[in-house]
Amino acid sequence: MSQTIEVKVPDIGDFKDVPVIDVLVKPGDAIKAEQPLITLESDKATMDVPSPINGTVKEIKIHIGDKVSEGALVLLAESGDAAPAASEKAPPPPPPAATNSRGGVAEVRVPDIGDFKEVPIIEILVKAGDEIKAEQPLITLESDKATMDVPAPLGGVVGEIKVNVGDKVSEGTVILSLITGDTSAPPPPNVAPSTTPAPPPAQAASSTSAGGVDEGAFKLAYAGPGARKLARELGVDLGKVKGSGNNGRILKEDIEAFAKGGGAAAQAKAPGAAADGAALGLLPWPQVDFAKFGPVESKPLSRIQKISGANLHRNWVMIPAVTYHEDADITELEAFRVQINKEGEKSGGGKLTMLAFLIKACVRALQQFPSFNTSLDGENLIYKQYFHIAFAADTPNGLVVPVVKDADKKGVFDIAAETGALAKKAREGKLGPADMQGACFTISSLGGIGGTYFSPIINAPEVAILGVNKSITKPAWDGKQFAPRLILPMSLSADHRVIDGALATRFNVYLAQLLADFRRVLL
Ligand code: CAO
Repeated sequence: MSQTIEVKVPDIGDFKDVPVIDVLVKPGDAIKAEQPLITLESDKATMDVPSPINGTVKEIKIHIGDKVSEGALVLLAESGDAAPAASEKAPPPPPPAATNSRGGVAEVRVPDIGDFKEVPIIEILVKAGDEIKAEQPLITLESDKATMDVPAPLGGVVGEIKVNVGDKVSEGTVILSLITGDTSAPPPPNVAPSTTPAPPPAQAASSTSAGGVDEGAFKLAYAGPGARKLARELGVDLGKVKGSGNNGRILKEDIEAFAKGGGAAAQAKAPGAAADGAALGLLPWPQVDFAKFGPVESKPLSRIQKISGANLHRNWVMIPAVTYHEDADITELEAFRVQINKEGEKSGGGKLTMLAFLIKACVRALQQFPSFNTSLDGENLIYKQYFHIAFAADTPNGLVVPVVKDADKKGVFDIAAETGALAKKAREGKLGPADMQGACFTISSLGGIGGTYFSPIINAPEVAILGVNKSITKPAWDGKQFAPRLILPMSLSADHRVIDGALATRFNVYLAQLLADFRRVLL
């Protein structure tokens, strides 16, 4: 006869008030004995609470985020067979994965290091693939008071190193993943076993499944069983997903975002990250202890630098770009701009900037050369019938790229006012995502600073970007004599998959003609 069973958190060793990070079943689910019901995660270990019975879930009694200890009520279940004890209380369930003695992929964390916090790593003593023994030093930390080695809590093969020299770590920070053999003792405190059985060491070098999933990386990924199941269902390569959970744990939302494609850009590793070169079959990034050569100070990259760095890195690597240079004679245009601004000063009107004229001229050039207003989409080219122009803005926190929407429908005064407002917002760190989306083409103006020419990086999925530097008066031969002309140096980078050199040069020549005689913009 079936009966209602209270399933409680079993003996979880010294752990208390451990947060629930995943609930793996819902009311009505048929469950089997040993099936994981919830996942708990302390700063030292991740563990599943398994079902003690075969049966059906009636009611869940906890939520994600609740903190539980031994004896906490997890759920009510209807037993499907007479096997469990016929008391109201559930029989003691088997121990959770944290004390499971199977071998597996374990995460080695910084152990209790006393009162030290945020201690810099000065050396990494092992590398991926190394076979290591228990007690072997893994990394060296150096605070202002002491130097200490973190030893391996058990033997195995090093999977992925999760830290870099210079990182600051505290108790609980994940150092590396370790593929352990068949261990007979419970894991020590700084090892969090994953719920996945270990691949034999030979598989530590990743294999790729028929579905294109890197199985080694999938096993090493820091994710619970529910997330793993979802990743399998969606065909997501878990090794490529960046976790947004506690200590980088991969959550179901991360997998869903990745599957939708939204995660892909954000997954790119920060510059200098250990796996960068390996992913491209290149040498690892040099690990240099700069402090050996003189005093140094380590400062974290800003949030903008991390995001833009990852995007620029992808664009630099993935776009076969060529940069074409051209000089535009802006003598008359600059004289016109100065004259209008003088008149404006008297009448209280707005100020015209060279950037605003450039945006207007680029719109006209995009209309004349529509393949510059496109994006690659597999084997198709998407031609845009709108003209949203982005411009690079230098801010104290790094480079951002706000967008002037529908620049074809706006006058030069309006564009100047809008770029001014967007640049101010950028410097104040107040740009929202909508301010930076939808661009067709980008202008990077270093004209207020100086320089002659440079090679701007295309802002994917756009196919071209125009860079300009400081205009300078140069002697130009007019057929009879040298005359002083104000020359604007232009550098156009174009994606060679879409735009060949002849077309790029025609675009540049046309743009220079527009700037030399702005009346042409109206033609
Ligand atoms: N040649 C000569 N002088 C120029 C010029 C040019 N091409 N462009 C601008 N100037 C002058 C302006 O006329 C202005 O002088 P006045 O104050 O006398 O009028 C002065 O330089 C300052 O201009 P500005 O750069 O502050 O303003 P802007 O409208 O030209 O540019 C913005 C705005 C947001 C593009 C700019 O502030 C900026 O951030 N530029 C850097 C972009 C960047 O970092 N690009 C690199 C990206 S890749 O790493």
